[in-house]
Amino acid sequence: MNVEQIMQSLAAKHPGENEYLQAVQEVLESIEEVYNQHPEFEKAKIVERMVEPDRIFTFRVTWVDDNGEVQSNLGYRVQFNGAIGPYKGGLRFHPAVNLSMLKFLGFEQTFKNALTTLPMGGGKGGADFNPVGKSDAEIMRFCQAFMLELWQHLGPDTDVPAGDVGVGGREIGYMYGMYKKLAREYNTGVLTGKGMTWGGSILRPEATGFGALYFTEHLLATAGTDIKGKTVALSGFGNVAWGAATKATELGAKVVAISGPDGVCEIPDGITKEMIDYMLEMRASNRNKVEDMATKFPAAAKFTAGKKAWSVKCDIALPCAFQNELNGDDAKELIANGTKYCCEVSNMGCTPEAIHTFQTNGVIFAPGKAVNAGGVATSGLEMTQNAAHLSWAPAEVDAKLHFIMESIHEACVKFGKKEDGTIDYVKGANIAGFMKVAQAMLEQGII
Ligand code: 2IT
Repeated sequence: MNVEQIMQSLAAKHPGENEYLQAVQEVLESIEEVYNQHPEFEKAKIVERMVEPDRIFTFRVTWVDDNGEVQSNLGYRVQFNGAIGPYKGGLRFHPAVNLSMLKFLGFEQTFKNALTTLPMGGGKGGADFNPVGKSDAEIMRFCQAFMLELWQHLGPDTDVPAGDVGVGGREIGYMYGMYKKLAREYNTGVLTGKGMTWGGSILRPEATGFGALYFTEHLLATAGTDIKGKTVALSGFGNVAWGAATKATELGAKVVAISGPDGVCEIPDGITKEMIDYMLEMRASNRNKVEDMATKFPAAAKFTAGKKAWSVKCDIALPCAFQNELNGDDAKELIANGTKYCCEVSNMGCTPEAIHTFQTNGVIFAPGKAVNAGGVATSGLEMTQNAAHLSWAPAEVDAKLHFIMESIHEACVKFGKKEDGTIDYVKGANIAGFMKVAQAMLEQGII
């Protein structure tokens, strides 16, 4: 494999799809050496096939807003790779959604899902719909219109979407209701992240954040330390940031900063249970303002407009919001303030420059596809419970999530251990995920 050549041909075929090209380049650079030791991969053109989605659906979503005006959005589903199981991955509702973003997310999802130990292929979808400022009724009408197009491509053994940025339990509910009406299929397994009374798995809402902290615990233990008393800065206040703040606090760390698109809230004494609960209200309000935390808790939280969480002194940085939210300059600022660990909880939350800066300055960095895989893994557990028509108790789901995160960490160590004994988590995660998908593709022939 010649990474440069493959990237050139991809860039020519898909001009301007920068996030997608960034995600592919990172993986190819990591796996190049291992790939070249397997002539059978080269012969079957595994990489050339793996970097292109199996198929993509694009559709118009038309709906009527509260003023009676007709609105039109673009909807997508990218079925990226089905080699190891049904397509599985979230739906993102965000004004910046386009094919490049969903192809990068679907590509990442393929390797992430492979890491979970469960049989799930990679997919991703969404729409350029902006939930900010929308009423509940508008959200419902949009979700219904979106599902009117998507439902035919889904099925519990075909393609199983879930939430992502802008899509939480409420949106999954509206989409699932419409799916049932159209498909006349009352199986519960066609979406995950469902409510607890209609087939949802206990712990799914918390799972991405909880899993990320279980991974962080293993990473810290491997580095000879633990999480107790460590300070944490995290970005976002959505579902993922909420789960991460909850578990970090429970494990004895101090969350000293959360941020939003408007700025950062510094919380010198650490976030409290009340404040963590308030994150949920902030998300549900669709205001998208972190300043609300400081307005509600003026004694504990100080808001600064225009600053990121990475400007706050911390031991551990946890990007929990959006791709490329932590750049090279942010990484330098963190390092100057003494940060030693960065666990990426968002998908591709750090730019290549940030990762390089971390890795060359002794900061231990772990990539999203390993750190945040607890979310989709628990979706996989939800599918299992749905298929068996039962539901497990919290302790059972939590034990399985623990086991999965430990397995993912072990896989990263196995494939990412360097000669000096330190771990390259990027390489470890990419090689471990790649080897599984590549092997599956090879054994299933040229299709
Ligand atoms: O990025 C992700 O892994 C998710 N948004 C969760 C996907 C899922 O199917 O639970």
